[in-house]
Amino acid sequence: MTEIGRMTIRLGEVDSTNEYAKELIGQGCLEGTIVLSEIQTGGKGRLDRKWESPEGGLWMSICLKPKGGLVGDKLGIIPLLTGCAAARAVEGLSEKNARVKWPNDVMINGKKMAGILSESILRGEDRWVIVGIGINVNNRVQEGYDFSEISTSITEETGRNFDLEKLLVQLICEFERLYNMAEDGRDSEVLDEWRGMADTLGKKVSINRISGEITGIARDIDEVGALILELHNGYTETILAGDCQHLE
Ligand code: BT5
Repeated sequence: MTEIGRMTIRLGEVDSTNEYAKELIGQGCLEGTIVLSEIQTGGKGRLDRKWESPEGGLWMSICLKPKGGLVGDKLGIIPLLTGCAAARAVEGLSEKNARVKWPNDVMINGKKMAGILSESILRGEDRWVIVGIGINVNNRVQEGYDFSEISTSITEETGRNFDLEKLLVQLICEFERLYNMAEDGRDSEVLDEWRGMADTLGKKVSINRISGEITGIARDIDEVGALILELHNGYTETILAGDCQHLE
C-alpha cells in the first residue's frame, strides 16, 4: 500500500510545486511525499500554460512511484483518479455538487474550479509520476483573467471561506483510497467511479489536439482513460490527450 503524505513539505512561495517535487525525487524523497505552497509564481498547466496561483488556493504536488495495476499505459488513469479525489473532497467540504471533466478538470456549476497536471520522469530505472493539483478555494477567479467566465472558486460558489487543511486531509484520504485501488488492479472500479462523476459523457464535445480539432459525442473512456468519441458518421475515435470543450 502506498502511503500518501507521510512526508509533507510546506512552502510560503515557490515557482511550481511540480518543479520542486521533481527536485525532491532527484534527491531521493519518500514515495507519497507532498509539496504544498501558499503561492506559486510559476504555476503551470498542461503544455506549459500559466496556472494562476494566488494566496487562498490549494496548490500541491504528490510524488508517486506507480506499480502494480498502474504501470505502462495505465499511468493515464492517474489524472482521472486525482480529479475524482479532488471532486469528492470539494463536495465533502462545500456540500456543492462537483463533477469531473475529461481529461483533467474539476467543475462546479459547469465552471472549472480545479485542474490536474500529471508529469512523468525517470530516476535511474524507476518511473516516477508527479501529480499536481490546483484548487481555487478562497481565491477569486471570476474577474480579471481571460479565463474568468469559465472558471470559479469554492468561495465564489458558496460565499464562504474554507479551511485549506480540512480540504487537504479529505483530498489525501480520497486520493490514497483510489490510488491504492488502482495499484491493486482494481482500476476498472476506479474508472467506474470516474464515469459516475463525469460531466463529459453523453455530451457533444470538441477536442483540440496537436493534430487538429475533432467534434463528436463523448461516449465513454477506455481502460487507460482515453476518451471514446462517436463521430457524425457513426465511427468512433479514441483520444489519448487534448483540450475538451463541452458544446452543450
Ligand atoms: C490545468 O492545465 O488545468 C492543470 C493545472 C495544474 C495546476 C497545479 S497547481 C500545483 C501544481 N504545480 C503546478 O505548477 N501546476 C500544478 P490546463 O488544462 O492546461 O489549464 C490551463 C488553463 O487554465 C490556462 O491556460 C488558463 O486559461 C486557465 N487557468 C489558469 N489559472 C487558472 C486558475 N487558477 N483557475 C482556473 N483556470 C485557470
